[in-house]
Amino acid sequence: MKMVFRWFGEGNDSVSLNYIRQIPGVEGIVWALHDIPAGEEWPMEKILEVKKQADVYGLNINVVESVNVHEDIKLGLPTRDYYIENYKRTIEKLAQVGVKVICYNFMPVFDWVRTDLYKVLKDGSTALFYEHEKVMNINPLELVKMIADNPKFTMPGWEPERLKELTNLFEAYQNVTEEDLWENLKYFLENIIPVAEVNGIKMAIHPDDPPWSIFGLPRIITSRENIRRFLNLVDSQYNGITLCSGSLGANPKNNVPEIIREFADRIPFAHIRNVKVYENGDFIETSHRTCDGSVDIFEVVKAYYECGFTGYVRPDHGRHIWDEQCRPGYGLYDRALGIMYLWGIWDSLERMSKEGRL
Ligand code: DNO
Repeated sequence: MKMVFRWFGEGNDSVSLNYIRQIPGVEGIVWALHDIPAGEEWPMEKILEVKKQADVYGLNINVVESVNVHEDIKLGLPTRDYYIENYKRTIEKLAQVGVKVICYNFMPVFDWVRTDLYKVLKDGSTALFYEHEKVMNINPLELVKMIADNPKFTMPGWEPERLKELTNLFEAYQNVTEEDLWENLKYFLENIIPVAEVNGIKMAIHPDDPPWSIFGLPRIITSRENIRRFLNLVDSQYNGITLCSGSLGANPKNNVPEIIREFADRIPFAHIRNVKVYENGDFIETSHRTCDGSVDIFEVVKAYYECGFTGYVRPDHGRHIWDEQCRPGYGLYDRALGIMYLWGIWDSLERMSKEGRL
């Protein structure tokens, strides 16, 4: 496995490239142009700027997360072709600077959803938390109104400046079913994957987080069956997944090690993190260690190891520990500890295998 680390860019991340290169075994950054709105073509000068910054520290820029998909593509609107063309141009430019994997997602309106970004754990650290009942009881349009009246009451993705857009988007999605979303995803892939193939870039869709429908919006990259269906939409090595153990692991029915074993040759990029799931459907992000959460991270790493995995891996969200001030989930300390845990498992497996003890 090739270890990489997410970096949000100069001035946009509390963790410096200099610190990142000091984490054992990290070869590159996972990056994006976060200030370019979804749907716009990425400017070459800005891409080259990131490359130059990473070069100084000997870090590669082989993995991009994410080139976001414009909502019109997910909605299947006639304007989608324009945004798909932009997407293709971005793929071509990224190939020119050596990018190998592009992560993206196909979740309507929201990316990951949590109800608390700083839930206090027993040890005094804080972590991202999802309260199932709270989310299920939300009527999105009522919530939009509530936030407008009381800007203090908010959740990630529901920023007051996004409210008008949110109202329009909820209306636009009102009649979009899961099957429609599958159709729109297929259309997107049929256009994008041939370009990715020619340019040697593996497209890697991120599972939905959480892996079920929320706020009445359809979500489809949620389970083993649906991943299988996704990979068959366009059966190419360049149409792959970002296997995120935490996103899929929020549903205890998803057996993550088994999913890895089934789709190993279509996983160019892995996100590894743990999550503790409660009986009522709530979940909290824990340390990466197996015994701290509900996902068997040892079995996850073992599955990759036994499949001869050579793709990219990054630790995923960490807790906020040692008073670190950082982006929610993206501090240095807990993610670096996570990396050492992953290496610990990987190196032990490798050693035992070499010595014929596995
Ligand atoms: C959360 C991440 C996601 C991920 C996107 C991929 O921290 O795992 O935001 O980057 O869903 O497009």
